[in-house]
Amino acid sequence: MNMPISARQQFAADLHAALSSRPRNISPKYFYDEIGSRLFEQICELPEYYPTRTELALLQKYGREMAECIGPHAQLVEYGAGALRKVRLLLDHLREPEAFVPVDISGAHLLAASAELGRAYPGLKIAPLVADFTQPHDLPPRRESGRRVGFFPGSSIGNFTPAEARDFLRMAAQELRGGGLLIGIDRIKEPALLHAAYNDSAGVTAAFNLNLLERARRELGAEFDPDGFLHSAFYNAPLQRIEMHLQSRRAQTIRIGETSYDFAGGETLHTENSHKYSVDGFQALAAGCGFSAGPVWSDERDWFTLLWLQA
Ligand code: AVI
Repeated sequence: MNMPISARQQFAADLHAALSSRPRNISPKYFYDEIGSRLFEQICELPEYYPTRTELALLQKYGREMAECIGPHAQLVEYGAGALRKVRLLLDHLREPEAFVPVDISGAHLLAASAELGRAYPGLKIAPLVADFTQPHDLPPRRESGRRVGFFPGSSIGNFTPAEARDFLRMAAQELRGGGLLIGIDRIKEPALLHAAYNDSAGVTAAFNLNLLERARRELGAEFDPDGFLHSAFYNAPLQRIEMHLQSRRAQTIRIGETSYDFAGGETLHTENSHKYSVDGFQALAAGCGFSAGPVWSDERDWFTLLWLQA
């Protein structure tokens, strides 16, 4: 019988694969253990990290217009729901939503956040779905009179490769057909602003990045010198993305179980991409995946945009 693979086994398999390949890179999803999730929440509060507060301000200012696009009796699906803070700014304006369906792989967090939301919105039907939303999943059936609408805030789509972003948008266009998607994107901007957002002076983003190795030590017994790696984040202008890497300060070896991986001085493990978009560029990407462009809401500095896409 095939046993389901545990989260730890999956991390071990993906880390071994990453360390064996060249260039070495691993999915940013491994940042988010208990400690990493807490560090990410701290990042969202940092003075240099503008995306969270800019998006919240847009939801606050234009939530009513966004709710108009969503329409009455909608089944609202949030992809990758975290603390469920942002959706409140939509729920406050929605007319008789049929249900709210937050989808997240982290079951314990999802259920706790859903229960808290339920206390604040007692009349709302909340149907949390524990699933990896990038993989095929079954949403609850919707009423014939209502539409299904997706909500994907946080510019999390920026952490997908272009191919993954297309796969996600194609899947979403199918399951939201007849409704739409409200999605947040981080805009292309002055590289110095991007650099500061991913190299904060308090060192929280560095700790978030380095936690990946700490996690390997905690969960997999990886052996290495904790001071042997440094946080590196820079804007790759041709590819319009921030890249985060863990860079080896000198020649060294990481051991995991029986296997050793040699790093040369300066060599990196690439841990994250965070793609930045123009509104036109993103609308063109979405059009190729089955969406048509609708209203957009941006801050005065054009740092962050929420887009309505009709499915
Ligand atoms: C979750 N995601 C949109 C964040 C970003 O900005 O790409 C993750 C992050 N990485 C470093 N700082 C924040």
